[in-house]
Amino acid sequence: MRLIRLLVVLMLLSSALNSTAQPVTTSNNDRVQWFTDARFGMFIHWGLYSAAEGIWHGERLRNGNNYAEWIRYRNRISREEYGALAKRFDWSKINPEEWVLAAKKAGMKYIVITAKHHDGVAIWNSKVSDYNLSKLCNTNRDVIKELSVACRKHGIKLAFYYSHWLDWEHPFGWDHNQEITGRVTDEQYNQYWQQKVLPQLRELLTNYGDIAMLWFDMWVDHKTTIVKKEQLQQVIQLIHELQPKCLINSRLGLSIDNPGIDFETMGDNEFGAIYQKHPWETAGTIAHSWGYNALENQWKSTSQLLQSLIDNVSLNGNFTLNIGPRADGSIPYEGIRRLEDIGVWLAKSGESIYKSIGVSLRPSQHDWGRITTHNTGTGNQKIYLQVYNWPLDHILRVTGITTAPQRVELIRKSGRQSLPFTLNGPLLHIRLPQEAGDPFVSTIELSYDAAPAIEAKVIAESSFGGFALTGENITGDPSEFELVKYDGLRPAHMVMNKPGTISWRFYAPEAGKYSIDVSYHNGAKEKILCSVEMDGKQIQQALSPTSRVVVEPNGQYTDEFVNVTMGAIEVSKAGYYQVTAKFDPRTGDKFLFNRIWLNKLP
Ligand code: FHN
Repeated sequence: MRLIRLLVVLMLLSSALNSTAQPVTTSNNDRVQWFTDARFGMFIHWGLYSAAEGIWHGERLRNGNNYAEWIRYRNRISREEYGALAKRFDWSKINPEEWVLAAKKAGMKYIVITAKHHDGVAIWNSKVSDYNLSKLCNTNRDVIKELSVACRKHGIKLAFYYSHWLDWEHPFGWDHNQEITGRVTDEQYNQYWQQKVLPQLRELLTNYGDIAMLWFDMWVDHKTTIVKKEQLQQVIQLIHELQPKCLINSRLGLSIDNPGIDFETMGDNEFGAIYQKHPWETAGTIAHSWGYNALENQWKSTSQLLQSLIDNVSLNGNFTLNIGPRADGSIPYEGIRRLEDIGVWLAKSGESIYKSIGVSLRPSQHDWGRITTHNTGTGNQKIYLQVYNWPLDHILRVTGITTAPQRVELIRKSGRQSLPFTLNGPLLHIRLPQEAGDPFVSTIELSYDAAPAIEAKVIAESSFGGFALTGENITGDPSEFELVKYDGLRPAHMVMNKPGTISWRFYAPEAGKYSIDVSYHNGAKEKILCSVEMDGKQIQQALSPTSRVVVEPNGQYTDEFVNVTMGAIEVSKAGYYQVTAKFDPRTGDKFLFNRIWLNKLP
């Protein structure tokens, strides 16, 4: 098995060097392979807070995040009153197997459940503290036991969320307010650690069979709060001693570079922007709150959730999607609908997600969606075009793969539909049928008998044709000028506050004239000269100062960006060209370059 994996990694590395499509798996940590293969898991926030449903004495959550599981802290609820929420649990209905079945049907491969959240209440029958769900509810049921049995039965990996840093129940646990009160000393906090954290983790790792991972939740650096590195190391040591295969996430409070941390957990609902070599995930909500909130009204669409999953996979990441069941165990209808829809999609297109990764093109190369890939293990390679937006002109434009596929097939529920295509240099045009392959995301499979060649730097063709040359897709040193992303007011741009030249790699699909427009903001008092050169020909334009633009009435103004048609440059044949743009602002001038738009004239 190890040998096969080694061979696969070597093949992938060699394909990377040859600039072919790179499904580069990157971890040399075998234990984490199942996790990166799985790509999609379920998070479950369920505890006493589920019974409060985000409302306390007629009032919604106070101060900020509106996470229902924070209600004890936010609404300053006493330990006794909070404990009395146990009366609302309906054990005749609670059935953890239903959660497992919902996960399985959704195509998820693992479950992470909040064994203990910040409220400090163990949801299993912990011997360490009587303030646990089984005792408070006066039941002999142990949800964690039942869940572990169901997970094993249905082939789902089980993981525990354990709130180590925060514990609002233990007298020496931490809550944020102690930043003001200074109530707990280091010694006391260590008592909490030794008497509750480590013994409870021991229970979780001893009594419930194989645990796939422990998911911790400290989202600040441990040095900025009460937790000591030695305490974190005790946790790692305990886990490795009791369950050597159990993974540990970075929110233990240590970064991914530390030995003992297997994968990185990004910020909540923070999806990938760049390719990461190490294993990573986003934990995200299906609506807003993690725990069940009766006032929830921010359910995300199925398309949005699928796109989050695909975006992450294309950047080597996982998606761990949260649901918050009620105190009777039921999953809200809105959640069930989305999980089922995702499950139907994965049953059809799962091959493009599990064991998959991105190709070595720019992360947001195409404006119609994303690309994933995986090696079939026999040298064959599949590339999956995940089409979020079905082009109105029924041509899907894919840029950067220069090998012709053997087959192009649209994956439909009813089967596969072969699609005609043309390849011109790095520009692949696929002729699409009228109707999209799927109401959420359509998947088109490209088959190759070996890793196809990739032209990673070439400018992508936009939907409907045309090429946007921006600060993000230049070929030269990207650090010479500051790149500013769309900030809600101004478009993405490059700050060119000194004279400079930038260039791009462009593939002209045919001979002829290409029009050249430049979009910019010139905050200087003088005109700024812009020269664009391609195929040894040059055009020039003095770019006039621009002004401000009103965003909203009565005072919200921002920099105006204008679009100027400079002219056209003719090329004698189809092929690769370097396009160079030179600007001559005086040092200190405010010249913001947005893009050049290149388009073939009829
Ligand atoms: O405060 C928690 C929150 O309640 C929830 O558990 C999420 C899950 O990632 N983690 C914390 C915030 O980052």
